[in-house]
Amino acid sequence: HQQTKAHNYMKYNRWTDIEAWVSSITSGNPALISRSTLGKTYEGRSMHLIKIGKNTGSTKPAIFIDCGIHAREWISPAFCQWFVQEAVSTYGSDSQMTSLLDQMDVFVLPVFNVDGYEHTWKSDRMWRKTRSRKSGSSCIGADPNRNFNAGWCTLGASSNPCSDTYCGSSMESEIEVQNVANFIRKNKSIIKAYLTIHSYSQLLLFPYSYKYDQAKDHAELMSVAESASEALRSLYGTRYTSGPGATTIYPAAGGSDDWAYDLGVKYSFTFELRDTGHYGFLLPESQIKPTCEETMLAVKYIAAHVQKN
Ligand code: ING
Ligand code: ZN
Repeated sequence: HQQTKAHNYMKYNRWTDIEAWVSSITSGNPALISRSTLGKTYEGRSMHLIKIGKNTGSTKPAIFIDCGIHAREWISPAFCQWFVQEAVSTYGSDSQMTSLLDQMDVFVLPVFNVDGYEHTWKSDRMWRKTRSRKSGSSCIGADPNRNFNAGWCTLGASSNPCSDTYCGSSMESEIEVQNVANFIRKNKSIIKAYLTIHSYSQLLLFPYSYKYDQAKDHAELMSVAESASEALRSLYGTRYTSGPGATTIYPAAGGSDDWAYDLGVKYSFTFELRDTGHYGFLLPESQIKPTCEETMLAVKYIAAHVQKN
């Protein structure tokens, strides 16, 4: 499990450093990692996707994890980087990780909204949306988590291009959303779980957010979320609240977890990582390690549940 290049997991990394990391961790772990690209962003950056799992020579069931849908939620890409490193460094020693990667593949999209992420480093730390241009408006970008085909633009989303929750000119108008949705559609027979990592609020959410109806699997998803939150809390006492998006945070249509769930991915969860608002999106780098360590416990709990079901 060697790495050819030093990468600092306890810092927030620029996109160029994340790209270099994708290359080095892939080439350093050829037996466990392979990479592909989902396509390009609006501004032409590559959406790198990492696949972690033992090569068995046959198609395995999989878990899809994305980070950085929203540009300013910097702890989220930090978690995806942490997850990949933790997976390769504990495979073979941690029995749960070993069993997971023997039986399943984990797809990790370290940064979904790359253009927005770069914009938060260069110009506006609080940017949330994509960076797409639209004729007829001087405002830029749409909210990728309002752009999926799940009750699109009906609730908790705005049709005003200048709003931070602008749903876009049509569903999947954002190329980044199209790229992710196409991949998940193409692989829906193997994708058993969809996890999307946001911040902040310390919540573990599941469908629905676009309507108040209970999901068909509500009882199971609630029980998995509560046990995952309990596992998370066991490390540093960090308290999470679990529940359907609409009643736990706010009603919002066009979210990726609702879309994945309605496509047939039963275990569909949105994480809202630390904190509860003291630092908010500006979570200090000193909290990357504890946040990622505790979140690993919740993700591993969910993965183990998915594995045995
Ligand atoms: N929160 C999410 C948002 O997009 C959410 C909450 C989850 C909405 C699932 C819809 C579906 O607003 C943050 N912090 O982005
Ligand atoms: Zn978010």
